[in-house]
Amino acid sequence: MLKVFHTADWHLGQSFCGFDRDFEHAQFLEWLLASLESHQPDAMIVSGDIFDTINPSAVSQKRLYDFLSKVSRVLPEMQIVLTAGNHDAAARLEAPAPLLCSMNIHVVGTVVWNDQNEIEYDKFLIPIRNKQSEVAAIVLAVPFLRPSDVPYVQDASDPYLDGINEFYRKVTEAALKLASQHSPSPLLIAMGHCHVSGGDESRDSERRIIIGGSESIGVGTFNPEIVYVALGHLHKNQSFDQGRIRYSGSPIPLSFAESHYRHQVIKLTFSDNALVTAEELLVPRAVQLLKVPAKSCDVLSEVIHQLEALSIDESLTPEQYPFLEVRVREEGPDPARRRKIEQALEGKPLRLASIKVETPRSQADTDLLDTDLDQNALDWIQPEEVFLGAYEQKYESPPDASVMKAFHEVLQIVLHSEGTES
Ligand SMILES: [Mn+2]
Repeated sequence: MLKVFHTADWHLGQSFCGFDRDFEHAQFLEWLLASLESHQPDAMIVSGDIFDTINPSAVSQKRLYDFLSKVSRVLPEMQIVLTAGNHDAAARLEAPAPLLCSMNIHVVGTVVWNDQNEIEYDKFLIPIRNKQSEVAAIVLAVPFLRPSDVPYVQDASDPYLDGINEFYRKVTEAALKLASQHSPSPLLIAMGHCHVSGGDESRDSERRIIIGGSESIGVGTFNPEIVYVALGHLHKNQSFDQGRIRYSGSPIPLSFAESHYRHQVIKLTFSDNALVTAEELLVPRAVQLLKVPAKSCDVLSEVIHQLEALSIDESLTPEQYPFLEVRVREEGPDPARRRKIEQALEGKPLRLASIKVETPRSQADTDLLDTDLDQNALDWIQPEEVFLGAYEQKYESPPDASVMKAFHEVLQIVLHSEGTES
């Protein structure tokens, strides 16, 4: 019997339309600590995006290390595996690994190549012990893989995707070899921070890994010998292959588009080398995300009416004030729009995070344009869309395949040089 917690996409240090989320993260970690204490798992795995940015604030770093130190005091035998996601600075996250290792905490961020220009796959193998101190599982702690992290595959149809497949093939091979040295044979649990095709995405907070569509891997990437695949990257909890492959989802909503998700941590139970149960432990919502109107949008006068009628619990402390997104249907330019909204909200225990204005142009695809407040809107616009629009405007025809290929090459270089922010 082996019990494992699976979570991902914490995004510590996230700034939400300019507001701090530290209170919510503190509440989540307090809840998580209490849940670990009551369920007593043998291990916890966190599949990437520990932090929201490559340069996390001192407060958010302290938040993580404070939590880890509490966990190791309360559950000294429990093993923790943390991997880097596309939002993390892989090498920086990994820097305290030697110190954390002595506390049963393993951090894997980077891919190391040896002198023979080969990847050392043993680095990604973390043996997990059960209560009887037997090696009951081997975790394949694969972090987010950048194009430069994957092995070269000859005659690849897509060097990056084929490289990821080859990486998992090789790391699984190494894990099976290690497993064969133990008796009884431990089960394999793989981690990943990637986009599995067919997954439900939230465009505004996950950030696409590779622009241009060829970024998602198939279920077949994961060898059937792997009993469970613990994924991060998509913030909505979802599973594939009869629950063998699963995104735990993020513990808090990272954008208004994610406010209706069920935020949870997965408690897995394995027995006789099989997954027996995957229990969803719901994370209590510390701060509400409100949308007015709740669905779609409305003309300003109607929205103002609804805002004035809002009744919010007056006993909330400022850090518990709900975040509000106001959604207005465009009726022509209105320089006073923002002021009218703020007036309607005066004295209410709320935090106005975003005003979205839906124009007739954007209505068709329900895309909302921002006004003056929400910087998130910029992240919605994909470089490819901008490029296609600009190209068509100039040449009055869409670009051909060779131009698109050149565009994606340049884009990769630019995104790569920006580091993990992309
Ligand atoms: Mn994420």
